[in-house]
Amino acid sequence: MAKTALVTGILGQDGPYLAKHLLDNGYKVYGMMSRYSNPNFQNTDYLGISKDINFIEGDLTDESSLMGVVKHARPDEVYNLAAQSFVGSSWEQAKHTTEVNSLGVLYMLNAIKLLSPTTKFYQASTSEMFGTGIENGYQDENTQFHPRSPYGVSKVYAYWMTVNYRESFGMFTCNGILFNHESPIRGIQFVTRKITDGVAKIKHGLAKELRLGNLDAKRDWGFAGDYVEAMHLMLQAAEPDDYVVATGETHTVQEFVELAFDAAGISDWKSYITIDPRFKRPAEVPNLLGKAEKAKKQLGWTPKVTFPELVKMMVEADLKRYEIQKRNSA
Ligand code: NAP
Ligand code: F7E
Repeated sequence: MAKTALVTGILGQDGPYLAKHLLDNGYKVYGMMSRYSNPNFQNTDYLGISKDINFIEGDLTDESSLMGVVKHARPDEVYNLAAQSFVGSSWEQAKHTTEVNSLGVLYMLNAIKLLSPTTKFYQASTSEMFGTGIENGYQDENTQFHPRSPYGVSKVYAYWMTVNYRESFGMFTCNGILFNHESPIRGIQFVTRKITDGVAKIKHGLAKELRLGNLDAKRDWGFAGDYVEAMHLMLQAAEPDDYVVATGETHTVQEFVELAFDAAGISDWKSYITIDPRFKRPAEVPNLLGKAEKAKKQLGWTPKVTFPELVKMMVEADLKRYEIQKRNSA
């Protein structure tokens, strides 16, 4: 019989990629969304899957709504991707970030424990939990957490609650500690998409500059489409566990900028960049570089899209968007 999955955060970046992967594997997919009155289906439309998802209303901060969702969907697997995921906003909205990213996870774990305790649970944990920790020059499952933002702190709580429900109640709960992953449907304020969208605007004569913060920050950037496969594999393993998912390569924001301008055929990138202190953070995570050996060995997971391919894919998608927009308004 076909398995049923519940995906929270269905309208974000990872939700649609994961839902597509699950649908391709024969799953019935329920997609939970909080903004029921005026939902934005642009990302599920982009992947052509809106009609195949059973959308369902629920908010991570409302425990009874989660009970209703679990009761209705009766899922074999829950992938908890919903979050206030923008690190930059988490200082201004620390309480909201904590309510969604920390307490929301506790509420979902409780709903599963009470109503469907054999359901497998995936928690979207993050490399932001490592913060400054970079022992041996990389981060893996044994690296100590030292989060540098309210977002990172909120995710550490959720990480340990996920571990705790596994250890306390024998539930099948897993943490995927995912490093940054991007795609053409990445939220527009995250630095990669901000760059590729900005480059496309400049190329089309719609903007003259791109304002950015810290160009020296280093990130281990992969492709979201590859990373959702690791999420799925974790819940197919014989035993629940926690895994780092990363490419094993790190690049500066500046390197991303250089490649993005290059992909659009613009050579003098420096003349378009303005450093704007508004985009610098009170505390930065300077260097992320993941070692995903455990996921590779135990799950057979491996990333396919390279860094230059990712930048090119995103630039081309944004150039195309503005081409279509121009054509439609001509
Ligand atoms: P995203 O694009 O920001 O999507 C998150 C989704 O969660 C949004 O659609 C949002 O809906 C929804 N949401 C927010 N608050 C909610 C609430 N109270 N109840 C129900 N839904 C709510 O994030 P993403 O990039 O897909 O990331 C997915 C998950 O992985 C997140 O938990 C993120 O923290 C984590 N993560 C991401 C990365 C990465 O590089 N992308 C790396 C590691 C971990 P609205 O827009 O309607 O609020
Ligand atoms: O910043 C620097 C910024 O906002 C990346 C989320 O998905 O990944 C993401 O968090 C770097 C930082 O992502 C700008 O200071 C420079 O060093 O794209 P970002 P993030 O903070 O790494 C992790 C793994 C998650 O879990 C999160 O949910 O880029 N940077 N200039 C800038 N960043 C932004 N946003 N805007 C700038 O203008």
